[in-house]
Amino acid sequence: MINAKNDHYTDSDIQVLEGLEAVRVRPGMYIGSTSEKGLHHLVWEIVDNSIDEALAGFATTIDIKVDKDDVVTVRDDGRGMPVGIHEKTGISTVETIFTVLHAGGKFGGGAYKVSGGLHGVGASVVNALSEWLEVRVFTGGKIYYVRFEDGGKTIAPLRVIGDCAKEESGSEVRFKADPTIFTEGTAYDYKTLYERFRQLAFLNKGIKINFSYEDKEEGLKEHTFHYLGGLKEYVAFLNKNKNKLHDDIIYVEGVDADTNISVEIAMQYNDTYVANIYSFCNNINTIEGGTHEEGFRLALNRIINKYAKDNNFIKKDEDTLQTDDIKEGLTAVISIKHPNPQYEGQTKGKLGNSEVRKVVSNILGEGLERFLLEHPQEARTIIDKAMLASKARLAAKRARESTRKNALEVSSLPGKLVDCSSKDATISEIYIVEGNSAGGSAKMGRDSTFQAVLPLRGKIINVEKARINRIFDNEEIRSMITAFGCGIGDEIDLNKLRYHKIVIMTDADVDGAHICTLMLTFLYRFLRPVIEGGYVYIAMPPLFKVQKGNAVRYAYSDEECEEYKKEFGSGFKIQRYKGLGEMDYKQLWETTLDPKTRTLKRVTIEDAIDADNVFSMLMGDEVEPRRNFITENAHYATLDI
Ligand code: 1YM
Repeated sequence: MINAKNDHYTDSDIQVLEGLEAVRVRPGMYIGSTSEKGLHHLVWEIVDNSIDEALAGFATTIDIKVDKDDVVTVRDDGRGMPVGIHEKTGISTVETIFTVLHAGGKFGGGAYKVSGGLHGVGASVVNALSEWLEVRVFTGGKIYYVRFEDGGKTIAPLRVIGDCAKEESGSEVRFKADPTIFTEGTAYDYKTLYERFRQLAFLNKGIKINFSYEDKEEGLKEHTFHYLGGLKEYVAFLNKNKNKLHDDIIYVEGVDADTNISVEIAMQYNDTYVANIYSFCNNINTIEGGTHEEGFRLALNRIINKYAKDNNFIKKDEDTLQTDDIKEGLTAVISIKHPNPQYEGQTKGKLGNSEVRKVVSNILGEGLERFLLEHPQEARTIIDKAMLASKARLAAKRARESTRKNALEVSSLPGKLVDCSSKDATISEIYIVEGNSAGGSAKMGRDSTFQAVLPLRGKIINVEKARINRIFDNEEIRSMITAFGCGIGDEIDLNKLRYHKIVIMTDADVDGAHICTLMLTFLYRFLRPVIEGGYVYIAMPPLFKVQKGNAVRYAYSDEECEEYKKEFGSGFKIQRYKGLGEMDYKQLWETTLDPKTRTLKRVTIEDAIDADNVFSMLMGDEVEPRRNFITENAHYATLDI
């Protein structure tokens, strides 16, 4: 970078270049990875700055555009980044923001950076990892412009390039990720962006996010996210396919004057037996929980028990309700904003600040108590549900104890499991196979040193509609739990997981998809850390075999099949596999088991949440969403529900 004033490199210029160069040498240190996840990080960084400006009360609308050349444009209607010369660097503040690396907190500004936290590495990192990046600032009737190329080198300093309306203000950043850094490609995933922007709009009520995406195949997609109800609307959305136990969503918000921590919580019970509690700090999903969740549980336990005792639902000397009982069927979102968050845990997804516990507990306690007093009928429904859960929990405990005893007395592994010889979990795999015939081929085709097979007989139990004690009665589920070896629910211990690849293998048809959904729902609800740890996969068996003489091709889609037909010209044979059972063991090895040739899809937590949603909707008692789903997915009409 050439200094604007004296045309030669200054010490600070060189420092700047070294800073951005360091980002390019070790991008993973700043954005986690250079895979698709790291790429999306660039967008989050820039959007976070706009969110901050909105949270500071200056911006109302954020426009985000992704075009078909993978160029991202983010614009807000805030104050505009400061265009004056920065005291320390001697260059414009805009340029400083994009060229000076700064650890953590917001550069220059006095206010703390609310968004980010886990990332929050700043705009300069985005610049360093971009092929080019442009900034426009609209302020005081002028449009200011600066462009950087080749990983953050300033082409020319900030200058005025035109006029805008006097009252207009805001910032715009456009960039193209550098393909030499993001070697897996610079294309953004529509769904990932869509879901994050929707989440940001839920978490920051009132902010309007306009999202437009030029899909390379499907053309322009546009969406506006704008939720005046914030978390209330988030919980309504999460519960939309469930039977709600009460109409009014419990909603609490407040700011603690001493610590400046703000707390927002929304919650609503449904008639399932599972808790769905999501927590956020500074807009980051804290998947490992932390002190805000602890404060939430403390208040929930304290207030519900107090109300239950005060109103003689439970006798004073009787066993108090446990938090797990009170959480049954609860959907809740906890969102706090903290000036100085500390994250811990394996994935830095756990909030550690100890003062948060009390702040959340006090704010929720007060709000929840008021809700119960003002809604006696809802209060009764909630407490009845918790009391039933308490009874079921005791029954489950007895069932579990007997299961455990049986497991010790009889052989500890399920009879249907065909285990592998390796005891090293890191190389061991277990194939969960639908149907006995496919199970037979898998047993014969596998490499028995590291591949185990567990055939399931038909469909596993619907975990949403069954209380926990019935789930433990189900043989298929028990087999899986014993085979995995790591326990379940709160007692899970990933160190004891016996296989680091759990592969779900079902037919490539509607029934297979249904069983896969059931499996994912079960794993999501009872073995979530196994999915989060990246241990769950879906096998992708081929749909066709195209053969000419000795040449054999397996096709995994209609398009691929067409390609092979073209390749062979004429005289080929096509076999369509309707099920895994139609493949002999050698074919199964070649296509689906052999690590050298198979395709496995790793299941993400988002896949599991999707499965869970589809599942709740298909199995729930609400007719309307189910009918809509079936009409929209007419080709699935044979689905047996
Ligand atoms: C499309 C991305 O970056 N908007 C944005 C950024 C800033 C401001 C306003 C801003 C902040 C402050 C004062 C302050 C930033 N400013 C800085 C720095 N949109 C986008 N909008 N004036 C304007 O925090 O005090 C960093 S980001 F460093 F100048 F404070």
